[in-house]
Amino acid sequence: MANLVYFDADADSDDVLTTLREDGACVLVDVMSDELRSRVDSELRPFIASTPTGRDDFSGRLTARTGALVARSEAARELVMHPTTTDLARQFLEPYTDKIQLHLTQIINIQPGQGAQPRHRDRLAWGGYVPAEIEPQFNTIWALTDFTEENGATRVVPGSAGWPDDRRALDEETSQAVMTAGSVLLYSGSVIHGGGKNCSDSDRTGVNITYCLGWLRTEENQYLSCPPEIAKSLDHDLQEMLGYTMGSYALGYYSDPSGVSEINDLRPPEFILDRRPRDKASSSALIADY
Ligand SMILES: O=C(O)CCC(=O)C(=O)O
Ligand SMILES: [Fe+2]
Repeated sequence: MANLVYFDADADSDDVLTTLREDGACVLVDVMSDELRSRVDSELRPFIASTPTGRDDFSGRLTARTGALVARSEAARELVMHPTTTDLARQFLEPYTDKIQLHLTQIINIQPGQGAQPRHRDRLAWGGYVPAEIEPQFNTIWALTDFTEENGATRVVPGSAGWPDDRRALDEETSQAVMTAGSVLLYSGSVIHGGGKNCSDSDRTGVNITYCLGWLRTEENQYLSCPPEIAKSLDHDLQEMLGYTMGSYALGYYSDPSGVSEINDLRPPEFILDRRPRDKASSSALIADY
C-alpha cells in the first residue's frame, strides 16, 4: 500500500501544505475535540437517521448522504469555519483565486454491507473543463466515528493527482485513511480516492466539508441549502464563506426583483442579509482600460 502521511493537530502548516501538494492527501490526527464531535453528532443524528440511502453505485445504495449542515447544525458551522482547515484551504488554493467558498457540506454515513465506492477525482464535478494546471478544490472528511480498514475508511491514492486521465490505480497503490474519531482527512480535488467497503457491523460516519475557488459553481447550492433568512443570523465570516459576498469586482451581484433601489441597483449579496460588505477592495477594484 502507498503511504498516507499523518500529522499531529498542531503540525506546521507549511509541512502539511508540502505533503498535500506532493501526495494530494494527508491526515491530521485528533483535531476536533470530543465535545465538538458529540455536539455535531447529536445535532445531526436525527437528520442522518431519516436520510434515504443512495440510488446508484457511486452514491452508494447503503450510504446515506445528508447535506445543508450549516443550516441544520450550529456545531457543523464550527467545523466549516475551523481555523486549521480553513487556513490550509486558503493557502492551498491561493495560486488560483482571491477567495474561496464552501463547496459542499455532507455527512457520509456508510452502512454495513456497502461495497467500495468507485475511485474518482472530485474535480469531475465540473466535467473535464477546469484545466489540469488549476487545482479547483480542497476537501476535508472529519471522522465522527473511528475510520477503520473494516468499516470503510476512505481509500486514497497518494501521488495520483497529476496522473494522466487514463491511468487506473492499482490496489497496492491505494492507502486507507484509517484514523481515530476527531481526526480529519485532507485531500485535493485532483487526487484519486473513494469511500471504502464497510464489512463491519456498524456505521462509518464522516463529515465531508469541501471548499473551492470563489469563481466556480459549487457542488451544493449554498444559497438554497442555507437561504438568506437563515444566513442572516450567522457570523459574517461564515456568510461570506457561503458565498454571500462578491467573488470579485464583477462577480455575484444581484438586483432587487421587486424594485429599483435608490442606493444601487447592482447590489452586493450582503444587502440581502441587511448589511454592507466588509471588504472594500471588491467594490473599489480597478478595472483595466483595454
Ligand atoms: O466517504 C468517503 O470516504 C469518500 C466519499 C467520496 O469520495 C465522495 O462521495 O466523493
Ligand atoms: Fe470523492
